[in-house]
Amino acid sequence: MSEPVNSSSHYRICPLCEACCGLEIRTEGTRVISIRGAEADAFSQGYICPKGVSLKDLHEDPDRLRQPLIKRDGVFQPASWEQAFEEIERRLLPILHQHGPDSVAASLGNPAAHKISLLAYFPRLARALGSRNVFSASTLDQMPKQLSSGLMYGHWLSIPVPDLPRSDLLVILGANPMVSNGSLWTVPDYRGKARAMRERGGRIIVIDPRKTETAHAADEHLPIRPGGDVFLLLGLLHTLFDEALVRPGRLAEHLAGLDELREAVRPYPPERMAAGCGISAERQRRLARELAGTPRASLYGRIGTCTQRFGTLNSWLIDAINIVCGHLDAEGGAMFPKAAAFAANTQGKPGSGKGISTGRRHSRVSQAPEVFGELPMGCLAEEIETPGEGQVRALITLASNPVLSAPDGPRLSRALDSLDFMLSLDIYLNETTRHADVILPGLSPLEDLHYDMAFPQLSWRNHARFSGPVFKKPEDQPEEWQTLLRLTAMVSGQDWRADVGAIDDAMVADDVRRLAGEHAEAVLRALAPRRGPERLIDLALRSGPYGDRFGLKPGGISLDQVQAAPSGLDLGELQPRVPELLRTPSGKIELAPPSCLADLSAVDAALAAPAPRFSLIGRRDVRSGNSWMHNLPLLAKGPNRCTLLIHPDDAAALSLSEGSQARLHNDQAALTVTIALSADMMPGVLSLPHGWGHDLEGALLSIAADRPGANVNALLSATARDPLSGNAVLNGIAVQLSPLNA
Ligand SMILES: Nc1nc2c(c(=O)[nH]1)N[C@H]1C(S)=C(S)[C@@H](COP(=O)(O)OP(=O)(O)OC[C@H]3O[C@@H](n4cnc5c(=O)[nH]c(N)nc54)[C@H](O)[C@@H]3O)O[C@H]1N2
Ligand SMILES: Nc1nc2c(c(=O)[nH]1)N[C@H]1C(S)=C(S)[C@@H](COP(=O)(O)OP(=O)(O)OC[C@H]3O[C@@H](n4cnc5c(=O)[nH]c(N)nc54)[C@H](O)[C@@H]3O)O[C@H]1N2
Ligand code: SF4
Ligand SMILES: [Mo]
Repeated sequence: MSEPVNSSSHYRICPLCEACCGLEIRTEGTRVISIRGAEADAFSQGYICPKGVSLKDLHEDPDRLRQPLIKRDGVFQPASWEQAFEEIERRLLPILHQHGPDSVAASLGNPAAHKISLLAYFPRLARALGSRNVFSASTLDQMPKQLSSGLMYGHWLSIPVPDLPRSDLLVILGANPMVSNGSLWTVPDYRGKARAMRERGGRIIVIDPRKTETAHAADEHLPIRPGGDVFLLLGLLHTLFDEALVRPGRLAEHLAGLDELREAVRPYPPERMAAGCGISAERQRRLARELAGTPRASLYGRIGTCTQRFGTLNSWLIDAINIVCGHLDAEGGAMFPKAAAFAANTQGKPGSGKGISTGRRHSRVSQAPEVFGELPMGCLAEEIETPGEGQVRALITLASNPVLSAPDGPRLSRALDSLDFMLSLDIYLNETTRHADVILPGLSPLEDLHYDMAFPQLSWRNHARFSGPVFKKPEDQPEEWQTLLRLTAMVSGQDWRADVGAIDDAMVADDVRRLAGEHAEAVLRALAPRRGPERLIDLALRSGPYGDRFGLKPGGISLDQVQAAPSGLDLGELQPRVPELLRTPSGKIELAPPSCLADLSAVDAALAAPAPRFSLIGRRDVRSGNSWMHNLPLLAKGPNRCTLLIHPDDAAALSLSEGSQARLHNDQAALTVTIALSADMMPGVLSLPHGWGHDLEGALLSIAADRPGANVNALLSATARDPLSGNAVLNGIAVQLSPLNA
């Protein structure tokens, strides 16, 4: 095919999921001509999925907001940035002054993890606000894993990932990387890597209530009862001790609590656990032997294991199994990446540290403990609804759509209507932002620079990559970090009209003085003339583990070098990091955290609980990204994706057939759903994806509204949580199903 003349080629890291693929984007003038995987990318090597291609649709979407909106008499009106900030000042500041910091809540959504503008600058706003009421998608997702990692290794983001290229056995529990493209495991082209591993004799076992795409591409699928993971994991660990298979190897001298762990799992033989997880005792024992007997192996668990009542126990037990088998921190096992920038586990004194603490504050209404600086998303509605000292009266959402993504969205939606003021930083007028009084839009991803702060800490291979804007941003539209700095200035009583560069300079100078002491001025000079996120990236890279230390480490890297490598820098395969990575006070890996041991007492009662007739789980789709990509033509086309999967035998028993409508209900809500038969489903288990329900009045999503789907989260309770991490229970929900009009 001939390329248009004048077209130019740009490198851009995709911000749409954790795989962080490098893309090659061809443009002509202001038009996108093509989007492909960047073959030369040091990390993703040409991989792309349909969502990456849809960045063109996102950039061009007429519904995407490009101007602030202010709601007057219930109707949104376009406004200038100045007017919008004035409105925020007029409405938000009196609430803050009269009712105090806790009266203003913040809700941070998934895209914030992919945008340095939001991730690096939100903490400034949060500090200036000083509210305990900070909520995020983390408690709808991975908080259990962050908590167990913090407890065991001393930092919230010390999370091991499978070293697939060198592995001979991978056991996947509650994850579907063929579709999700990996999570807490940045692994572009999982499919290709898994195929290569199996071609050289490796094996993959998938444990999931549904025979997923990942299970179809594996050697074996073991169906598990939703919520049954804790029983399986206890059964496995019991077996490892019982059959004398415990061989932690090199890690032995770095472990604390091995004896306590052995005692803790003694009451849980697989024979007792089989009914709870639906996997026979014999298969559990064999799986334990396979894991222990394969030198290069790992057990990887993801969102299916986190979004449960025992999310933290699952996350802890998964790592404990890897450790006692000698697979943690070992080649081909579960290894810790070493990010070039922003990783707390590369900062401070190696080998020990302060560890983590939780519960420094509690939520006002249900007394849920703070975890990693935030409260459970499930508490947001009650904090708005319940009158009294400390009641939430204003909310700031940042790239967050909890009306669709959080449990009991309809209740949250009503609560949002009762707020005195709501501000949304978002790129759409959608199910959540329609409740706002002011909406401030962010840039199109193609107008923004990109550096991943979080995902190199979770990557299959170490690397550093940067991409600049593909298009110039509109002249008068601020970048989101600038918007956040103005808000920060405003709530801290400074002049928000001041030059935003000067606000940034002052805050960075403070940071650098704290960090570099007497060398601060020299460091600041070395960082000049960069400002904004680029300055933060340069600072983090140069003071990071591969950095030039501002000249102290010749050959070390800086942002200049990363930018000069158009496809990124490869920093090599994962290397063992224990004990250097540990930040626990003991300097050991804590195998038996007291809070986990204490929560075991709830396992026995759960084991005795009867299974519901139908148990509901979720799923993801390649052409969908949580709640907000259903407005993009490329992704929206094709078959209806919001269907209820059911095993054919279950459907037959209820006289339901392919394509028929049914009523899915429980005490809280009832939904009308379209039936899709699937022999991949475990009998008794139903699957409905999340992020749908685009039929709410007042949203501006013309394509999504055509095929709205149903909001599964209407059936989920805001109070069902893992008590340790505050994470929501999103899977294994008891529901009933009946033919429509029956
Ligand atoms: N295409 C696409 N990609 C995405 C997203 C998207 O919406 N669409 N979302 C992104 C986000 S925000 C995240 S967090 C990641 C998540 O990435 P993954 O963790 O890979 O998420 P899922 O694909 O939902 O896979 C979870 C699996 O857990 C299974 N499961 C449900 N309940 C249980 C249970 O009780 N036990 C076990 N063992 N398994 C269970 C489900 O059947 C499902 O197959 O994906 C990201 N990538
Ligand atoms: N039942 C059930 N519920 C779930 C899940 C599940 O598996 N089952 N998964 C959970 C998980 S893992 C997650 S992460 C959450 C995700 O839920 P949320 O955190 O709410 O994230 P999204 O649904 O991705 O919505 C993102 C919002 O950000 C906006 N946005 C997109 N890009 C930008 C940008 O560049 N700037 C700004 N300012 N805004 C932007 C979008 O318009 C949208 O409003 O959902 C959770 N909910
Ligand atoms: S897998 Fe798709 S959505 Fe995820 S980063 Fe790659 S191209 Fe983007
Ligand atoms: Mo997520």
